[in-house]
Amino acid sequence: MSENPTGGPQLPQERRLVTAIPGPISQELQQRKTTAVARGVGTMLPVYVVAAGGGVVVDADGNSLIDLGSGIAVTTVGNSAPRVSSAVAEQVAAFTHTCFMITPYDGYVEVAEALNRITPGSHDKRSVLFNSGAEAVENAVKIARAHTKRQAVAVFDHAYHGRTNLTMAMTAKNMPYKHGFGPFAAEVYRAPLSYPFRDSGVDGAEAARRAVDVIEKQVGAENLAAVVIEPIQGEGGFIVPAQGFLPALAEWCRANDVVFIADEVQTGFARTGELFACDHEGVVPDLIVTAKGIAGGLPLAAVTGRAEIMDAPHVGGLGGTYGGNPIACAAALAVIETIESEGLVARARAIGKLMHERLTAIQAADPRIGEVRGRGAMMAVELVKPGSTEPDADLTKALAAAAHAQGLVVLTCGTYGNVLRFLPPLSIPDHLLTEALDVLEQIFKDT
Ligand code: PLZ
Repeated sequence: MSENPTGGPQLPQERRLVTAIPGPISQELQQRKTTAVARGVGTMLPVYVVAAGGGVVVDADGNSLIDLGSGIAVTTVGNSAPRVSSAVAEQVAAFTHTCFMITPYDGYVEVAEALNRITPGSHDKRSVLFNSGAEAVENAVKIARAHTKRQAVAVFDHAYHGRTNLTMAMTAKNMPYKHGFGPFAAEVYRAPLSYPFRDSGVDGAEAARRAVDVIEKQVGAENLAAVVIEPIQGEGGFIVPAQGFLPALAEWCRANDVVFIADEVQTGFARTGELFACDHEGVVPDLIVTAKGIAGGLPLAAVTGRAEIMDAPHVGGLGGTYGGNPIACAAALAVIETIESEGLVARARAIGKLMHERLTAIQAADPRIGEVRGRGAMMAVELVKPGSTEPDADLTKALAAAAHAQGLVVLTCGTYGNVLRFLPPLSIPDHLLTEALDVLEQIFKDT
């Protein structure tokens, strides 16, 4: 088939629409969903998937859509990437679960060793594995509290850290994540972010001073266990902070014995054109939280960090029945091998260059695109009323709906719901990416 070495099932790498989107079979399944699945779980683009790989998602009606979402930045190496599929099959045949806390296995240790090797910084590290991003963020906070013997946690405007009780408190946006679900966990404080499009003129150092000022005056460094930040915000709007912001925050944390935690759940594993987004500015976090892209779609998450911090909790203080499940660990090792042997960090950069060039050209002809931003295969456009920074969520919805109807899996995000984001799998062939951008260009003209 394809120019696509990371494979997936041998699916034709094409956009093919044979019914309206969603088609009749998907519509029928969606009807069943309504009566069987709790309403709280939304479905953004209800085409029911039967296969996916390379750069396409194939639905039950036979439509083949171009994947610009990767299941929210998860299938970075591709869906059913060959190494992942065979590693998983082999592990399933050997054993599926023993619980690492009861009778351990080497896959868990190997994943920990790999994470200790590839995450930023060459210091002595330890890792611990969990099932989801939110669970890992919670545990990073537990570890920081155990180490510092302090309780407060600082997070940022527009942050997204998950849907569990503590991570809801850490997440900024009320609707849909928090509304009606309080009371929320205590000792979580919010600081202003660097958001270049919306604070023009404020450079990274100044934005960091602004955040530190809030933290020092409203919390007090001596009460603060951790600063938790996404190096590029995901759900909050693909906000890349001004250069110097992250290094200055990390520096302040070091000077005040505050644990600096990078939430790289969405940005990790080659997504941004570096293995981790912190690498773009040489920032070395004390703890790094990973999930999503770590295991090609199997549920796995991790906290990795300085040995002396990671080892603060007592024996038995960390764990969980499924954390570091052997199948997920086998997948993770195959993902890391795929990234390294197929040069996927460079591939993410090439994808980013192509997307940025094309989106910037679309922007030049369309004043509703306030900004094109992102890094690597994590790119977005922020949509506004022309000549202003006033968010245009309705336009964003209309563009996303048009893209879906044309067979593109695109996602939206942003505190104001006005960001269209692109997260293609790194296994997408160039011709599909180019076609997706052609379609987008036309959609911007027509909408
Ligand atoms: N931290 C930075 O992006 C998950 C959530 C989608 P889980 N983002 C997608 C939704 O509507 O639930 C995320 C993230 C960052 C933490 C998380 C949480 O990861 O694996 O979803 O728990």
